[in-house]
Amino acid sequence: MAGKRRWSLWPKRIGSELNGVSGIAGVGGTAMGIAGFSILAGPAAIVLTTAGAALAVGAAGYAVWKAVPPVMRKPEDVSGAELTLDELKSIHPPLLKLAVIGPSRAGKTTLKDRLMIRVSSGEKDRTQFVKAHIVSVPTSPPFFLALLDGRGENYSQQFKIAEPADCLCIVIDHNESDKDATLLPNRREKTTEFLKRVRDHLIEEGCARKTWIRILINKRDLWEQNSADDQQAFVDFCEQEVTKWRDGNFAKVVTLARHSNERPNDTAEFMTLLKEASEAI
Ligand SMILES: Nc1nc2c(ncn2[C@@H]2O[C@H](COP(=O)(O)OP(=O)(O)O)[C@@H](O)[C@H]2O)c(=O)[nH]1
Ligand SMILES: [Mg+2]
Repeated sequence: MAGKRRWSLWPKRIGSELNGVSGIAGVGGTAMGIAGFSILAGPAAIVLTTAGAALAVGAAGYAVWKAVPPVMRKPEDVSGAELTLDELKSIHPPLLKLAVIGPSRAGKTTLKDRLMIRVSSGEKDRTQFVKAHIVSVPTSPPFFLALLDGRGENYSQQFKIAEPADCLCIVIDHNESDKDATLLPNRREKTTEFLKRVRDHLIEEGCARKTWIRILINKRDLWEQNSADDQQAFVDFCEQEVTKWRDGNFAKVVTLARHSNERPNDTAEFMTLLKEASEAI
Protein backbone atom coordinates (compact mmCIF):
# COMPACT_ATOMS: atom_id res chain seq x y z
CA MET A 1 0.00 0.00 0.00
CA ALA A 2 1.45 3.41 -0.93
CA GLY A 3 2.32 5.75 1.92
CA LYS A 4 2.92 2.94 4.41
CA ARG A 5 5.62 3.39 7.02
CA ARG A 6 7.33 0.74 9.14
CA TRP A 7 6.27 2.08 12.52
CA SER A 8 7.99 -0.81 14.31
CA LEU A 9 11.29 0.93 13.49
CA TRP A 10 10.25 4.19 15.17
CA PRO A 11 11.44 3.57 18.76
CA LYS A 12 14.90 2.50 17.59
CA ARG A 13 15.13 5.49 15.26
CA ILE A 14 14.15 7.84 18.09
CA GLY A 15 16.96 6.33 20.17
CA SER A 16 19.55 7.07 17.49
CA GLU A 17 18.19 10.56 16.89
CA LEU A 18 18.40 11.37 20.60
CA ASN A 19 22.00 10.24 20.58
CA GLY A 20 22.68 12.69 17.77
CA VAL A 21 22.73 16.46 17.57
CA SER A 22 19.20 17.03 18.78
CA GLY A 23 19.98 14.82 21.77
CA ILE A 24 22.94 17.00 22.67
CA ALA A 25 20.75 20.10 22.40
CA GLY A 26 18.26 18.37 24.69
CA VAL A 27 20.90 17.67 27.30
CA GLY A 28 22.21 21.22 26.98
CA GLY A 29 18.72 22.57 27.43
CA THR A 30 18.13 20.44 30.50
CA ALA A 31 21.47 21.52 31.97
CA MET A 32 20.58 25.14 31.30
CA GLY A 33 17.26 24.64 33.02
CA ILE A 34 18.81 23.04 36.10
CA ALA A 35 21.52 25.71 36.25
CA GLY A 36 18.90 28.42 36.04
CA PHE A 37 16.87 26.83 38.78
CA SER A 38 19.65 26.06 41.25
CA ILE A 39 22.23 28.84 40.90
CA LEU A 40 20.30 31.97 40.15
CA ALA A 41 17.41 33.55 41.91
CA GLY A 42 14.54 35.79 40.89
CA PRO A 43 13.51 36.65 37.31
CA ALA A 44 16.87 35.56 35.80
CA ALA A 45 16.39 32.02 37.15
CA ILE A 46 12.86 31.86 35.74
CA VAL A 47 14.00 33.05 32.30
CA LEU A 48 16.93 30.61 32.17
CA THR A 49 14.90 27.69 33.49
CA THR A 50 12.09 28.34 31.02
CA ALA A 51 14.52 28.72 28.09
CA GLY A 52 16.34 25.51 29.08
CA ALA A 53 13.14 23.54 29.41
CA ALA A 54 11.87 24.86 26.07
CA LEU A 55 15.11 23.91 24.35
CA ALA A 56 15.08 20.40 25.82
CA VAL A 57 11.42 19.81 24.92
CA GLY A 58 11.95 21.29 21.45
CA ALA A 59 15.01 19.12 20.77
CA ALA A 60 13.28 15.96 21.99
CA GLY A 61 10.22 16.76 19.88
CA TYR A 62 12.39 17.39 16.85
CA ALA A 63 14.18 14.04 17.38
CA VAL A 64 10.85 12.20 17.65
CA TRP A 65 9.55 13.90 14.50
CA LYS A 66 12.77 13.30 12.56
CA ALA A 67 12.74 9.62 13.56
CA VAL A 68 9.36 8.97 11.91
CA PRO A 69 10.13 6.05 9.57
CA PRO A 70 10.19 7.07 5.89
CA VAL A 71 7.29 6.19 3.61
CA MET A 72 7.86 2.70 2.18
CA ARG A 73 8.29 2.74 -1.57
CA LYS A 74 7.68 -0.07 -4.04
CA PRO A 75 10.58 -1.31 -6.22
CA GLU A 76 8.77 -0.28 -9.43
CA ASP A 77 8.44 3.30 -8.13
CA VAL A 78 12.22 3.69 -7.92
CA SER A 79 13.24 1.97 -11.16
CA GLY A 80 16.24 3.81 -12.66
CA ALA A 81 16.71 5.93 -9.52
CA GLU A 82 19.94 6.61 -7.62
CA LEU A 83 19.51 6.11 -3.89
CA THR A 84 21.70 6.17 -0.79
CA LEU A 85 22.15 2.93 1.15
CA ASP A 86 19.89 4.40 3.84
CA GLU A 87 17.12 5.23 1.36
CA LEU A 88 17.31 1.64 0.14
CA LYS A 89 15.95 0.51 3.49
CA SER A 90 12.61 2.14 2.72
CA ILE A 91 11.98 -0.07 -0.34
CA HIS A 92 9.51 -2.85 0.28
CA PRO A 93 9.78 -5.72 -0.52
CA PRO A 94 13.54 -5.39 -0.02
CA LEU A 95 15.67 -5.47 -3.16
CA LEU A 96 18.43 -7.92 -3.96
CA LYS A 97 21.72 -6.04 -3.45
CA LEU A 98 24.49 -6.58 -5.97
CA ALA A 99 27.77 -4.78 -5.21
CA VAL A 100 30.05 -4.12 -8.17
CA ILE A 101 33.54 -3.88 -6.73
CA GLY A 102 37.04 -3.76 -8.14
CA PRO A 103 40.13 -1.59 -8.45
CA SER A 104 39.76 1.95 -9.77
CA ARG A 105 39.22 2.20 -13.56
CA ALA A 106 38.46 -1.52 -13.97
CA GLY A 107 35.11 -0.64 -15.59
CA LYS A 108 32.56 -0.94 -12.73
CA THR A 109 30.59 2.20 -13.51
CA THR A 110 30.64 1.49 -17.24
CA LEU A 111 29.14 -1.96 -16.53
CA LYS A 112 26.44 -0.30 -14.40
CA ASP A 113 25.67 2.16 -17.22
CA ARG A 114 25.44 -0.68 -19.74
CA LEU A 115 23.05 -2.62 -17.52
CA MET A 116 20.90 0.46 -17.07
CA ILE A 117 21.06 1.06 -20.84
CA ARG A 118 22.65 4.41 -20.24
CA VAL A 119 25.33 6.21 -22.24
CA SER A 120 28.48 6.00 -20.15
CA SER A 121 29.75 9.35 -18.96
CA GLY A 122 33.30 7.92 -19.24
CA GLU A 123 36.09 10.24 -18.08
CA LYS A 124 33.92 13.28 -17.41
CA ASP A 125 32.06 11.95 -14.43
CA ARG A 126 34.17 9.80 -12.10
CA THR A 127 32.34 7.97 -9.31
CA GLN A 128 32.40 10.02 -6.09
CA PHE A 129 30.04 8.49 -3.57
CA VAL A 130 28.42 5.17 -2.77
CA LYS A 131 25.12 4.91 -4.64
CA ALA A 132 22.47 2.26 -5.10
CA HIS A 133 21.27 2.26 -8.71
CA ILE A 134 17.95 0.54 -9.26
CA VAL A 135 18.25 -1.75 -12.26
CA SER A 136 15.24 -3.25 -13.97
CA VAL A 137 15.98 -6.78 -15.18
CA PRO A 138 13.75 -7.55 -18.19
CA THR A 139 11.84 -10.56 -16.87
CA SER A 140 8.09 -10.87 -16.83
CA PRO A 141 7.09 -9.22 -14.52
CA PRO A 142 10.28 -7.09 -14.33
CA PHE A 143 12.67 -7.83 -11.51
CA PHE A 144 14.38 -4.93 -9.74
CA LEU A 145 17.70 -5.03 -7.99
CA ALA A 146 19.96 -2.51 -6.31
CA LEU A 147 23.36 -2.25 -7.94
CA LEU A 148 25.83 -0.74 -5.47
CA ASP A 149 28.71 1.29 -6.92
CA GLY A 150 31.47 3.32 -5.25
CA ARG A 151 34.96 4.70 -5.84
CA GLY A 152 37.52 1.97 -6.53
CA GLU A 153 40.41 3.84 -4.91
CA ASN A 154 38.38 4.49 -1.78
CA TYR A 155 38.62 1.16 0.02
CA SER A 156 36.17 2.15 2.73
CA GLN A 157 33.51 2.72 0.04
CA GLN A 158 34.30 -0.67 -1.47
CA PHE A 159 33.98 -2.36 1.94
CA LYS A 160 30.77 -0.47 2.67
CA ILE A 161 29.06 -1.87 -0.42
CA ALA A 162 30.60 -5.37 -0.28
CA GLU A 163 29.42 -5.90 3.30
CA PRO A 164 25.61 -5.76 2.95
CA ALA A 165 25.50 -7.13 -0.62
CA ASP A 166 23.72 -10.42 -1.33
CA CYS A 167 25.86 -10.97 -4.44
CA LEU A 168 29.16 -9.58 -5.67
CA CYS A 169 30.37 -8.75 -9.14
CA ILE A 170 34.13 -8.27 -9.04
CA VAL A 171 35.53 -6.40 -12.05
CA ILE A 172 39.23 -6.84 -12.76
CA ASP A 173 41.44 -6.03 -15.74
CA HIS A 174 44.99 -6.19 -17.17
CA ASN A 175 45.73 -2.45 -17.31
CA GLU A 176 43.90 0.61 -16.03
CA SER A 177 43.86 2.12 -19.51
CA ASP A 178 40.89 2.03 -21.86
CA LYS A 179 43.15 1.62 -24.93
CA ASP A 180 46.36 -0.16 -23.94
CA ALA A 181 46.50 -3.95 -24.41
CA THR A 182 49.76 -4.37 -22.42
CA LEU A 183 49.46 -6.95 -19.64
CA LEU A 184 50.93 -5.01 -16.73
CA PRO A 185 52.49 -6.90 -13.77
CA ASN A 186 51.84 -4.03 -11.38
CA ARG A 187 48.15 -4.09 -12.26
CA ARG A 188 48.12 -7.77 -11.16
CA GLU A 189 49.75 -6.81 -7.87
CA LYS A 190 47.18 -4.07 -7.37
CA THR A 191 44.35 -6.52 -8.12
CA THR A 192 45.73 -9.15 -5.71
CA GLU A 193 46.15 -6.57 -2.96
CA PHE A 194 42.67 -5.11 -3.52
CA LEU A 195 40.95 -8.50 -3.45
CA LYS A 196 42.82 -9.58 -0.31
CA ARG A 197 41.78 -6.39 1.49
CA VAL A 198 38.12 -7.02 0.64
CA ARG A 199 38.29 -10.65 1.80
CA ASP A 200 40.02 -9.65 5.04
CA HIS A 201 37.33 -7.08 5.65
CA LEU A 202 34.47 -9.52 5.02
CA ILE A 203 36.08 -11.98 7.46
CA GLU A 204 36.69 -9.32 10.11
CA GLU A 205 33.09 -8.14 9.93
CA GLY A 206 31.79 -11.71 10.03
CA CYS A 207 29.72 -11.08 6.89
CA ALA A 208 27.26 -13.75 5.80
CA ARG A 209 28.20 -15.90 2.82
CA LYS A 210 27.12 -14.31 -0.47
CA THR A 211 24.64 -16.07 -2.75
CA TRP A 212 27.03 -15.80 -5.68
CA ILE A 213 30.16 -14.03 -6.79
CA ARG A 214 30.88 -13.36 -10.45
CA ILE A 215 34.38 -12.27 -11.38
CA LEU A 216 34.63 -10.48 -14.72
CA ILE A 217 38.00 -10.24 -16.47
CA ASN A 218 37.05 -7.01 -18.15
CA LYS A 219 38.44 -5.21 -21.22
CA ARG A 220 38.90 -8.40 -23.21
CA ASP A 221 38.58 -6.27 -26.36
CA LEU A 222 42.11 -5.17 -25.33
CA TRP A 223 43.86 -8.03 -23.53
CA GLU A 224 42.79 -10.61 -26.12
CA GLN A 225 45.10 -8.79 -28.55
CA ASN A 226 48.08 -10.44 -26.81
CA SER A 227 49.67 -13.76 -27.88
CA ALA A 228 47.80 -16.93 -26.88
CA ASP A 229 50.52 -17.76 -24.30
CA ASP A 230 50.45 -14.33 -22.69
CA GLN A 231 46.65 -14.40 -22.54
CA GLN A 232 46.77 -17.83 -20.93
CA ALA A 233 49.23 -16.63 -18.28
CA PHE A 234 46.90 -13.73 -17.48
CA VAL A 235 43.81 -15.94 -17.28
CA ASP A 236 45.78 -18.36 -15.05
CA PHE A 237 46.50 -15.47 -12.70
CA CYS A 238 42.77 -14.59 -12.62
CA GLU A 239 41.89 -18.21 -11.91
CA GLN A 240 44.25 -18.25 -8.94
CA GLU A 241 42.41 -15.22 -7.58
CA VAL A 242 39.07 -17.00 -8.07
CA THR A 243 40.39 -20.00 -6.13
CA LYS A 244 41.03 -17.77 -3.10
CA TRP A 245 37.35 -16.74 -3.05
CA ARG A 246 36.21 -20.36 -3.50
CA ASP A 247 38.55 -21.77 -0.86
CA GLY A 248 37.53 -19.07 1.59
CA ASN A 249 33.89 -20.09 1.15
CA PHE A 250 32.79 -16.50 0.51
CA ALA A 251 29.82 -17.57 -1.62
CA LYS A 252 27.79 -20.59 -2.57
CA VAL A 253 28.95 -20.17 -6.18
CA VAL A 254 32.00 -18.32 -7.52
CA THR A 255 32.31 -18.03 -11.29
CA LEU A 256 34.70 -16.35 -13.71
CA ALA A 257 33.97 -14.90 -17.15
CA ARG A 258 35.88 -13.06 -19.83
CA HIS A 259 34.12 -9.77 -20.37
CA SER A 260 34.18 -6.50 -22.23
CA ASN A 261 31.90 -3.56 -21.67
CA GLU A 262 32.51 -2.79 -25.33
CA ARG A 263 30.75 -6.00 -26.40
CA PRO A 264 26.95 -5.98 -26.14
CA ASN A 265 26.88 -9.80 -26.06
CA ASP A 266 28.95 -9.81 -22.87
CA THR A 267 26.60 -7.37 -21.16
CA ALA A 268 23.69 -9.54 -22.34
CA GLU A 269 25.36 -12.59 -20.77
CA PHE A 270 25.69 -10.77 -17.47
CA MET A 271 22.03 -9.76 -17.70
CA THR A 272 21.15 -13.45 -18.17
CA LEU A 273 22.95 -14.18 -14.89
CA LEU A 274 20.79 -11.52 -13.21
CA LYS A 275 17.65 -13.11 -14.69
CA GLU A 276 18.70 -16.46 -13.24
CA ALA A 277 19.27 -14.73 -9.91
CA SER A 278 15.71 -13.42 -10.02
CA GLU A 279 14.37 -16.93 -10.62
CA ALA A 280 16.34 -18.28 -7.67
CA ILE A 281 14.61 -15.94 -5.22
N1 LIG B 1 38.54 -0.77 -23.88
C1 LIG B 1 37.73 -0.86 -22.82
N2 LIG B 1 37.60 0.19 -22.00
C2 LIG B 1 36.74 0.06 -20.94
C3 LIG B 1 35.99 -1.13 -20.68
N3 LIG B 1 35.24 -0.95 -19.56
C4 LIG B 1 35.52 0.31 -19.13
N4 LIG B 1 36.41 0.93 -19.95
C5 LIG B 1 36.97 2.29 -19.83
O1 LIG B 1 37.78 2.34 -18.66
C6 LIG B 1 37.71 3.62 -18.05
C7 LIG B 1 37.30 3.46 -16.58
O2 LIG B 1 35.97 2.93 -16.53
P1 LIG B 1 34.99 3.15 -15.29
O3 LIG B 1 33.75 2.40 -15.59
O4 LIG B 1 34.86 4.58 -14.94
O5 LIG B 1 35.85 2.41 -14.14
P2 LIG B 1 35.55 2.29 -12.57
O6 LIG B 1 36.56 3.18 -11.90
O7 LIG B 1 35.83 0.85 -12.25
O8 LIG B 1 34.14 2.68 -12.32
C8 LIG B 1 36.70 4.43 -18.86
O9 LIG B 1 37.43 5.24 -19.77
C9 LIG B 1 35.91 3.36 -19.61
O10 LIG B 1 35.41 3.84 -20.85
C10 LIG B 1 36.15 -2.22 -21.60
O11 LIG B 1 35.56 -3.29 -21.48
N5 LIG B 1 37.03 -2.02 -22.63
MG1 LIG C 1 33.34 4.18 -11.07
